[in-house]
Amino acid sequence: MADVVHYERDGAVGVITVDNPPVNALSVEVRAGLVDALARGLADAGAAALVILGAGRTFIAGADIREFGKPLTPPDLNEVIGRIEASPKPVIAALHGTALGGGLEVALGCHYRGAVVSAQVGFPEVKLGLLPGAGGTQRLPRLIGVEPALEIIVRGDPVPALKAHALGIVDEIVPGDLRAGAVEFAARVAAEKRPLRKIGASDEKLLAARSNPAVFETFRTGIERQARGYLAPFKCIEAVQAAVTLPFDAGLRRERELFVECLLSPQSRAQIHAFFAEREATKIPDVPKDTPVRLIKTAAVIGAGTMGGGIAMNFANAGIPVTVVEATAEALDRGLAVVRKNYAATAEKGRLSPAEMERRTALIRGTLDFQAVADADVVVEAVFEDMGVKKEVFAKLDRTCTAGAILATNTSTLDVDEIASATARPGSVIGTHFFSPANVMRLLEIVRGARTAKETIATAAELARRIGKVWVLAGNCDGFIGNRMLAGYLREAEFLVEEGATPAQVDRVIYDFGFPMGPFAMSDLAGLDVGWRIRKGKAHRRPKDLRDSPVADRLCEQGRFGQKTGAGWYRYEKGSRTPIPDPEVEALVAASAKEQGLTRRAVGDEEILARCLYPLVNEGARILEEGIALRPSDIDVIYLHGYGFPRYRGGPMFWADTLGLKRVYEEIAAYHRTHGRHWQPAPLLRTLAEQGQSFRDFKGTGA
Ligand code: T1G
Repeated sequence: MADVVHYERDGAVGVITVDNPPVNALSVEVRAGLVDALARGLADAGAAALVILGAGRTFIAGADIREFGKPLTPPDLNEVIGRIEASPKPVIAALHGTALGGGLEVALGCHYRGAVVSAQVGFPEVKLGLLPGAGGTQRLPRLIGVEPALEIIVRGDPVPALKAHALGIVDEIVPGDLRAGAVEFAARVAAEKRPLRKIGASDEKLLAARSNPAVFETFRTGIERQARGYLAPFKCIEAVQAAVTLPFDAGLRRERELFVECLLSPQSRAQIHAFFAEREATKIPDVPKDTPVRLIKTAAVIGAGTMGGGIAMNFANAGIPVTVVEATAEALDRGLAVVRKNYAATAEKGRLSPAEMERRTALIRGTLDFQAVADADVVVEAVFEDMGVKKEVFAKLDRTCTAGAILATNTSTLDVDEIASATARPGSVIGTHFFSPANVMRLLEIVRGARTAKETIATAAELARRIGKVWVLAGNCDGFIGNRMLAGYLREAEFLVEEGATPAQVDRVIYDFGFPMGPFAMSDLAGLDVGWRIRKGKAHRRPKDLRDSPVADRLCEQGRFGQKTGAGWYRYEKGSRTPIPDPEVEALVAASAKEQGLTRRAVGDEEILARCLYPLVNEGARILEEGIALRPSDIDVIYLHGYGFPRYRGGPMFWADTLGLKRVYEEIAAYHRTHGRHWQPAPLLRTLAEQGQSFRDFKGTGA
């Protein structure tokens, strides 16, 4: 067994240290090591008490997720925790970093818990489609009460040490050195002969819920919207309910049944895939982790429109001073007013203190003077989506900024190489495609041009991490990854409506699949004019011979841009965002269908789902073949974080794998026969299907 748990005596206290980098996950070696070290501590006559702590940057951060799906090798975590709780000597957990999942469960098996103020505890299992499976759902409610326990278990968010202390999860906040403080605390517990608190043995905190079982229904109703379609949150509630209705041991057994139900669900596999995919996306084969990065102390944004203002907020939120340049005072004032309104809205929700709001607002400096960006370490251009305008801005930036400055474009579709060609520093030019609203959406597509230097990519990646973005590297093509795939999704949705479906039917099918909204509601929210301008733009590079439905353009020609004009694919009552089907749109669609010589028909939900989502998969396969995306899971990360693809389905490529690529390929090939060139199957999809493989077998060709 690897030596991942150590035991040594420190005065009258036995110290058990888990040393399993990077996060002290509870691998089988750690579980066995804990059993051995505990036995040594109990046999050590000189040890009056024991401390368990983690080496490195954190306490135990949970079970080893990589072990899931493999046969469970004893000792089971419940057994390890049961031994700790049954110890005749006091056992103290010393927490730093993140005591999460099984880590917090181990800590709850201890008799007392000490933590440094920077520590966090939590049960993130629900975000993996699971639930705490080693007593967490049975012990936490017994320690802090049912309602606070439900909040922690069902939402899965980390709890800072001070709040954990206030709740009673942490007994002492340890100032200074954790190990010394924990050893002192343990010695004190022993000297004072404090009781060996076995959480599992006490029901006192359950009595309120036992006499008011409605608390569970109330909680269930409270999460219904946010947890729509997910399994685990509701299984978490069932497990906590078992703590109230069953004796402890029976509750543990019920928890295990519910845990296994979640573990075996496709939803958990999808969410564990997403967890690792987000981390895999930060690995760029030809830009290693030790690539030098430039120090970013100050930033600038050109353009204070919706995107520019949101981008500026990202820098201010990370404490990076940012200068925002606009061409006119009116545009600048309008843009900065939107920024202030956004901050005020967050503060009103209690998610930002007034002082913090002032601090962040003060970091954003507006100006009409282009020279103000001269010393910025990074400049993000967020001007009008027009190649000529962008090249003019980049030429000016090239003349104005210091030699080391990075020049980033927020273009959502235009050619990054052509933009770079307007400068003498193509190595320092990169695409940073923020998603709107930029101060809310976590996704960032980092687009490498043909001549973008590795240092520029590494610096952009580090900056993305600093501003809290989930970033994915994309090659340079029309629409990069996300929007390029979206084109087929929107095109087919519009064809389906021409052929006989209604916008509301298509939206319902996509909503029921798990998206927050369907294509037509999304288009009305984003604004139909965005796509309209791109289609009309000189620089867009979509193949000319692929017909699109003319309906969206006709809506725009009538000024129906969506919510912003009170009508688009739907109509909207004044002040309302609720989409209302509009007979005018039906008539427009019918006219377009007539022009195409189409006989409208009833369209089934299954066909709608396939024809909207398969284009994502097919284009995703092309994007992989061309090396625009490094790996299929990168594409999944983009759709999970940028387009609302339901996390419990893992993303378009993972979802296609769950269907089986043979079936997906055959259905796409059939649509190709009936609907023409749009449906040409991607060669990679055909190859994988014919070889009986999945996207997860594809090792990429490098972006
Ligand atoms: N198991 C295996 N590997 C893990 C891991 C885990 N629990 N947590 C992290 N890693 C890997 C990760 O893939 C990455 O690998 C490296 O560690 C650094 O992670 C029985 C059933 C702890 C907050 O869900 O939230 O306990 O990419 O980049 O940003 O009831 O990792 O370097 O090869 O994320 O500093 C519950 C998951 C498990 C916690 C640190 N626990 N981890 O964040 O580093 S289920 C979790 C995190 C469970 C019990 C149940 C974060 C972190 P690589 P990182 P970080």
